[in-house]
Amino acid sequence: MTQKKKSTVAFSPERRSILKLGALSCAAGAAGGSLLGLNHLFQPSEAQAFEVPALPEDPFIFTTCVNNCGNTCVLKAFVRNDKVIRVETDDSVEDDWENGVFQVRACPRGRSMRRHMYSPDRLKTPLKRIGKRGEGKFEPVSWDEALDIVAASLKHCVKNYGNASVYSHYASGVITGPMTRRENFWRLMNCLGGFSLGYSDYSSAQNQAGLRYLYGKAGYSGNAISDIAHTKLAVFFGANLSETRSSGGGLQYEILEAKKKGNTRIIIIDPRYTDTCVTVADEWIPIRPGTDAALASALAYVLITEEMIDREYLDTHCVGFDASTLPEDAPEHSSYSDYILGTGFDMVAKTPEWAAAISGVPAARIYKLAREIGQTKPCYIMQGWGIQRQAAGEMNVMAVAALANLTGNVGIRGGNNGDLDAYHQSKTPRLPVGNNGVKTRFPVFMWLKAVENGKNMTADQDGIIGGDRYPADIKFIWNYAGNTIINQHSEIAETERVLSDETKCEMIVVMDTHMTATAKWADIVLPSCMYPEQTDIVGPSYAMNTDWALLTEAVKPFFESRPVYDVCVDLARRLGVEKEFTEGRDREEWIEYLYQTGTRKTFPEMPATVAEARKAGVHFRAKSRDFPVPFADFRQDPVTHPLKTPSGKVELYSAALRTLSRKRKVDSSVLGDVIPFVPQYVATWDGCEDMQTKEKYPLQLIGFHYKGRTHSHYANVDWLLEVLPQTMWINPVDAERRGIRHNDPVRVFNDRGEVRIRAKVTPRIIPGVVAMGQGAWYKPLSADSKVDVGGCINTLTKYRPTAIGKANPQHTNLVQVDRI
Ligand SMILES: Nc1nc2c(c(=O)[nH]1)N[C@H]1C(S)=C(S)[C@@H](COP(=O)(O)OP(=O)(O)OC[C@H]3O[C@@H](n4cnc5c(=O)[nH]c(N)nc54)[C@H](O)[C@@H]3O)O[C@H]1N2
Ligand SMILES: Nc1nc2c(c(=O)[nH]1)N[C@H]1C(S)=C(S)[C@@H](COP(=O)(O)OP(=O)(O)OC[C@H]3O[C@@H](n4cnc5c(=O)[nH]c(N)nc54)[C@H](O)[C@@H]3O)O[C@H]1N2
Ligand code: SF4
Ligand SMILES: [Mo]
Repeated sequence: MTQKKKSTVAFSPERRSILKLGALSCAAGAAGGSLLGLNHLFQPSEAQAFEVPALPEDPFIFTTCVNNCGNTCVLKAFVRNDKVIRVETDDSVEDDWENGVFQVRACPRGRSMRRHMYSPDRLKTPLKRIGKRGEGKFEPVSWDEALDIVAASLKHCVKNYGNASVYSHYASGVITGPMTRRENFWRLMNCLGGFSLGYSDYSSAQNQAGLRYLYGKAGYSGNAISDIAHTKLAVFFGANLSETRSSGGGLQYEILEAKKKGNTRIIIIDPRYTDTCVTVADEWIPIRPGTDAALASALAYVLITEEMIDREYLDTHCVGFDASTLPEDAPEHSSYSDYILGTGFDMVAKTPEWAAAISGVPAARIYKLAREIGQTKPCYIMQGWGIQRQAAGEMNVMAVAALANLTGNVGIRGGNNGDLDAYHQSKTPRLPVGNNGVKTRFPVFMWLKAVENGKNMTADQDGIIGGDRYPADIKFIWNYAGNTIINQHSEIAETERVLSDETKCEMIVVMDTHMTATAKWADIVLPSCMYPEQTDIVGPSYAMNTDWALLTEAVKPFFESRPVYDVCVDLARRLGVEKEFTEGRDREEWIEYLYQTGTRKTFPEMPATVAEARKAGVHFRAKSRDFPVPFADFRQDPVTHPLKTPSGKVELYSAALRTLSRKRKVDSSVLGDVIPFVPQYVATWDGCEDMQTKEKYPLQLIGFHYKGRTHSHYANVDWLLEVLPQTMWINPVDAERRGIRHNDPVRVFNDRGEVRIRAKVTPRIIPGVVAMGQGAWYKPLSADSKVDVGGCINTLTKYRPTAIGKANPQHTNLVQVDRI
């Protein structure tokens, strides 16, 4: 069903709609709007051209918001003189949830895209560093000069240090669209023999690592959220989908509809009373960060001792629930139930009373929750990624998933295996990248170690895959559409220390739209087009269970900004691989090629040419809300359909983890640096049981993904900051002790740094814990200061990869807070 492209001009103020939406959730209907003054633009004289009132006859183009929030909302950008003068969201279909056709309505971030496009931080020209690295001093240079420098450095690094010394860093700023994603540079480097790439990501690395041991599948493995319609009880651990999947056509909308249909009770376990608690929860169970495995273990204790487990399923589908299914060579008393019942290595029964002391959840509530879970068939047990961004996150992930196995909820409609929604991505084509000659990869969070001493990294110790040892130190970093060098990576002061040594990494190239904290550390900065300034093929991102496709149109690029494909062509020419890179196609010809060979294979009913598809607007296709149930075949017959674990079964006892624990040296002086073989609670450094650190820094600090930004993207939008300012959540009990009142300026600090920020005093957070939305722009008081006035939590996080997945524990921190 292709929609007719039509203009609906509404006159309510764009800004007012954003302020209103920002305060609430975004599942509400499309709100249009004309434009309002309040200018805060890059140059007052230049700005005028971008601030003209929209008129009913102004045409619009379809574009999207492509940031990494897991959605991709369709935007209508009203255009005059090649400038975007108003932004509205898609309203081209009526909502029909059951058939999977509904508006992919933008949240306030997408709707304020124009304020981001034309903000004072927008890059206009290529820049070359003139000061010390990181000092932020640059001079404008021509594209030719900038690309000559980049090409010369690439040649030098490949020749002298090998292809593996060139690294394309993790970057999620552009998440859909073949011509706009990171693959452009990958294709270029593969024409030259290859390059370094990390594996896994900052989102769910512990989830992926833990579930690979348990299920043989690395995450993205749960029943669809819409399955809630088929159960009476859903329990979410550390998932805040109203905020993190906030498209009007995203998972938050699906939960609302499914809950209504199934009349489902939803319980949310989170240290904060989140927006998801506000919008869909029947009950909030507050918990101390990092202790979900303790709670889950106590729930298991009640389920086992009160005989609410699915014994038959455990015997036939799982390894190591008890001695009867332990592998022969496993140590005695090493089964999961040994750990739970107090006959395991620590001889402690994991009773609700035991867990209450750790997690802060009252024992009576744990008994009740276990009975609710045990007596509801099916039960949808699900985890977000908040519980895994912790110092022993893999264990939290596995312990929650274990509950789904104890109760036999895996592989059935309305149940779930304990993971987050598997997602059902539509097939937006990708630019083919060719063959990467560098086969060895490191866990992405370990990139800084690869800069400092890549050649010392090994498979056993550092999680290298595709080889035993890393072949190079990183000498060249290409960073396109990412801010994870500084702003989004842990422990900024540590990153700065490593990168300030120019004999280590010799060249940092940042291609971005804005002067970010990462761009300030670049040697060469390249100004990139934003999405409304380049055409592409788009579709739903990874957390949208819909089928649609759109061929976007574009306005003229902002100043000298350029699309990444064109930049890579220019580099390919300088490096002697232009023909291989382009295959004779320019950007538009690639779009036509990918449309014909990709999009039209998925949607044969779409128009014959790109030109016609652009005119037609958004193409939707119906999709049932009853998605295939993951692991259903395994559930029916585990012998014919084994899992990809070594045993083919769910490994509650993991022989592979035992092998890893023998090979990998851990630091026994660090609390929580252990590799257990069954899902269990691990007390960790900077956790609620790290009594030594707590003497100095008594409060746990967690981050969360905030509705005012997508990570650091949109963080500078004045309208969003007005309604969603950066604050630190603190419970009234903790605030009062420190003489802190609501909105007071405070300093939050530990040995790693200090953040100055305003306090949000609220009972929506458990005592003993403070929280800060992650992604605010890092603004140090001076170049060598550890004091940040931008509210960036990575001033305070620690660069200590987890023991199993070598992943980012960015929600595990201890701090002290003082009133300023
Ligand atoms: N403490 C803490 N740190 C975290 C997290 C946390 O929970 N706590 N979360 C982690 C997670 S899950 C993730 S995914 C990462 C995300 O970290 P990043 O992938 O770095 O995501 P963003 O901060 O959104 O950065 C995206 C960049 O893309 C740029 N950009 C946007 N549009 C365009 C475009 O069209 N072209 C180009 N060239 N650039 C564009 C933006 O300006 C921005 O600089 O952060 C991680 N960091
Ligand atoms: N608005 C917005 N949406 C986003 C993003 C964004 O930056 N902004 N980022 C996107 C990306 S790339 C990702 S990876 C996802 C991230 O999605 P998630 O990782 O699921 O998001 P978080 O907010 O880090 O964590 C979810 C919840 O876990 C809670 N939490 C933290 N620690 C614990 C704990 O130990 N136990 C329990 N039970 N709860 C805990 C937090 O308070 C939070 O409410 O979101 C995506 N969506
Ligand atoms: S940030 Fe996400 S939910 Fe908001 S408009 Fe963009 S894609 Fe949609
Ligand atoms: Mo993420």
